[in-house]
Amino acid sequence: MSYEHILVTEQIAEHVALIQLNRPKELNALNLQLMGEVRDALKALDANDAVRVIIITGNERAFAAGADIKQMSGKGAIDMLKIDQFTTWDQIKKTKKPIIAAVSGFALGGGCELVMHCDCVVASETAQFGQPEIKIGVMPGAGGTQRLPQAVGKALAMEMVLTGEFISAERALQAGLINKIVPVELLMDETIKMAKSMSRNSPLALQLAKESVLKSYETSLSEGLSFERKNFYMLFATEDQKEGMNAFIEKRHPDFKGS
Ligand code: DAK
Repeated sequence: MSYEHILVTEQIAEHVALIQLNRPKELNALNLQLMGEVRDALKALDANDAVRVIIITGNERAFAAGADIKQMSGKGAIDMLKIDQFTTWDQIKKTKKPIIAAVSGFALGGGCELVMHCDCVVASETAQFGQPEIKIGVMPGAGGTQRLPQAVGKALAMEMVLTGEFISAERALQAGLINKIVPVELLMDETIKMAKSMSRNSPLALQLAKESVLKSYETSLSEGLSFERKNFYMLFATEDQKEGMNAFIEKRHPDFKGS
């Protein structure tokens, strides 16, 4: 597939794919075309057996400075309804493989929400996170008011959503929005290192484990535990479970096939 606003590398490392947002002049503002391309690329990589983990990144100045304000400014409520961006974002949310965001610079509005659609976040010291929609007369629309409090707690989420001010990588780490902070020049190396540490594991276990953790945000504890149990049992139907346990007993590295 060819894309205009993103760059896709299917094997940036073994079993690891990379999607790079690529509208640098606009600080990777997420216009509808770019978001459609991200959705299509994720769908294709999800279906590609050679890929086990996906990284999404931007550039040094910006991961993404939010939805494209110039594209949105003239729209009315019915235009927004008809455009139905939620279908695109919902599809992104359905990605089965782990996604790691590698963030440098601005991750704002929809950019911060895209980060929160990812499963882990590696940030450079220059990363800044924010939900500044309030400053342009609106509010977060792609899950920010729901996922941000889950990630950082009510107090900080309220502060970010109501003031529109950005937080530093350091504050984001303290609050639990991101996994780690690394020097800018090491951002991709460190993110790939984390991706490889995931991709060495069974792809089926990765998928079901991700699905189970995400379930915890949408259900009661007892339903979540029951969901977890079913996924746990299901993994005993895989060859990878036999391979993983035999490899441990035989003191060798497992060779997972995703079957
Ligand atoms: N949209 C369009 N263009 C943008 C942009 C954006 N979000 N952010 C930056 N740009 C453009 C600037 O207009 C400028 O373009 P030129 O003037 O050079 O043509 C260029 O990028 C460089 O930006 P600046 O000159 O402003 O650079 P500075 O370093 O001075 O400032 C900044 C950087 C990030 C602080 C500033 O650009 C800024 O405040 N940007 C806007 C941030 C923002 O308000 N983001 C939230 C947008 S609203 C939904 C899904 C998602 C959303 C809503 C609904 N559904 C599923 C329904 C999301 C909404 C949003 O994200």
